[in-house]
Amino acid sequence: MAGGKGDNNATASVVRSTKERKKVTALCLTNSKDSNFGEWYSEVVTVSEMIRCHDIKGCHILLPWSMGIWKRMQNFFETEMEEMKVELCYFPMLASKDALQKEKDHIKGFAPEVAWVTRSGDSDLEVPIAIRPTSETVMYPTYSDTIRGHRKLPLKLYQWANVVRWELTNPTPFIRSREFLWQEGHTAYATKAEADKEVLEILELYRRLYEEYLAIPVVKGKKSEMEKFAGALYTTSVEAFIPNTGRGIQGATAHCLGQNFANMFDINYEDDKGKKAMAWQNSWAYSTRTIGVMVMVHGDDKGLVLPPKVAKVQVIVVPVPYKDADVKDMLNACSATVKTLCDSGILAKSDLRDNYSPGWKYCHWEMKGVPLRIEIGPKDLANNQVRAVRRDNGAKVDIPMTKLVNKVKGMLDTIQQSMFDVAKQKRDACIQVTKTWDEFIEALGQKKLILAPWCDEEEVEKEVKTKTKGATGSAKTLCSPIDQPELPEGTLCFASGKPAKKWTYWGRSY
Ligand code: 86X
Repeated sequence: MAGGKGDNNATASVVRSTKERKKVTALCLTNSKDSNFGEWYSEVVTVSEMIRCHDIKGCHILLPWSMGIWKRMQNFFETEMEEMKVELCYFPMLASKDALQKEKDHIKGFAPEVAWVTRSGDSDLEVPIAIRPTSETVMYPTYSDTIRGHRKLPLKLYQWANVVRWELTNPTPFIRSREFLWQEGHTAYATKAEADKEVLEILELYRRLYEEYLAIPVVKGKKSEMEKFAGALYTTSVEAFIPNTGRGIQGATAHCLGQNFANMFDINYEDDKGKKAMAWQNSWAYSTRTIGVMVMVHGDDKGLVLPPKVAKVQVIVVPVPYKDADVKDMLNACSATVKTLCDSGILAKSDLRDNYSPGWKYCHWEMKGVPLRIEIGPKDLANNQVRAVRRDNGAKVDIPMTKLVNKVKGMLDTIQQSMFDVAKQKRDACIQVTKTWDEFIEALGQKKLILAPWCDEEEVEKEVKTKTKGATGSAKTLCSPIDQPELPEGTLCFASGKPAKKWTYWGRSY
C-alpha cells in the first residue's frame, strides 16, 4: 500500500465537494509487484498516467508523463548522433508493395505482421500500400540513388518514427504494442571494417542509454545464427533481465547487414579503380520498449520509480500546512524553492493545490515515481530548511536552504547511482552458471538468467527450445556476451556434450 490512508479509489472521480475530496487518499495500487506482476504492470502504467488505453487492441496513447521520458532519451541520443555525424532525416510511413517485395526473403516470417492500406474512401486502391513495419524498403531505394549518383560514402542517417507490426501475441504497453516509436539508424560504408566499428559504437550508446540513463544493467552481446535478423550478417543487442518474471528482454539492437541489402537494392559505388563495389550497411534501433523495461525493473508497490536522468519532473515540492500556521509564507517558500532549483537546471515543480491533502499528494507523486520530494512545513520554514524524501528508498534528509541546490544535485546523483546498483545486485543474483543439462533445467525452473558453455550449433539450440517448451514459452539464447569469460580448454557444451565454443546467456524471454 502507498504511504497514505489506504483508500483504493484510484480515480477519486466520485468525489464531489472539495471538503470530501480532501479526505480521499487515492492512488494506492491494488496489485503487488511480487504476487501479481502482469496486473501490477498494467495498473502502474495507467494510474501513473504514462499510458491511456485506445479502442484498437495493441495501440496505446502515450501521455506527457511517458513522452517526457522519451524526450529526454531522445536528447541524449541526438547529441551522440551529432558527435558521430549521423544525420537526422524523415522518410514516409508508407511503403509500396514492390519495394517490400524486394526484401521478400527476409519478410517471409514477418508477412503476417504487415498492415496494409487497401482503400481510400469508398474506392479500393489499385495496389495496396504497406504501413512500415521497419524502414529498409522505404529508405534503401534512396540510398541506391544517393550513393551511386554522388559517390556519397559513408551515408549515415537516422530518423525518429512510428512503426506498425500487427502482432498477434498478447500486447503489453511499451513492451509489445502494434504501433510503437523508435529511433532507426541506417548507414552505408565502403568497407566492412568501418561498418563493424560502428556496430560496436552504437551498441555502446545503447548500453549507456540503459545503464547511465535508465539505471538498468544490460549485457552487450551477439545473437546466435537462429536469433539474428535474417537480413543481417550478424546481429548484436543489449539484453536486460526482469527478475520478477525471470525473463530476458532485448533492449535494443544493432545489425551489420553486410552487403545483403546492397545487393537487393543495388546500393553500389565506384571504387578507386573505377570498379563497381557494393556498400557495407548497418541498421540499428531502440524503441519505446525501453520505457517498459524501466517500469518493470524499478517500479514497486507504490508505483513508478523514475531514474532522475530521465524523469520529466525530478523534484516535487509539497507544502505541508499545519493548523493556523501562515499558509501564504509556506506557499511562497515552495515557489521560491522551485525557482532556485529550476534556475540551476533541476527539473522541479510544486504541487500547491488546495483541494488535496499533503498525504494525497505524497501518494500521487510516489505513484508517478518522482525521484525526490521536498516537503516544506511550519517547522522547516522557521528553521530555514526543507525536508527531502527519496522515492527509491524512502530516506529522509533535512536540507538547510543555503545548501539547497548542491544537496539536491547530490541526492539526485546518489539516487541515479543507487538505482543502478540495486538493479544490478538483483540482476546478478539471478545469474546462474550451468554446465550440465540438469543444472540448466533446474535454473530455468528457478527463473534464472542462465550463462552456459555452448557448442554454438543450431541443431542443439533448436533441441533446447523443443525440450523446454511450456505454457510460458521456451528457453532460447539471449546473446553471447561480447566480453566473454574465460572458457577453459576442454569445457563441454551443457546441452550436447560437444566441445563448447563460447559462453552464452539463455532464458525465457519477452
Ligand atoms: C527486422 C531489422 C532492423 C531497422 C532493426 O532491427 C533495426 C532498425 N530494421 C528489423 N524486422 C523486419 O525486418 C520486419 C519486417 C517486416 Cl515486413 C515485419 F512485418 C516485421 C519486421 N520486424 C522486424
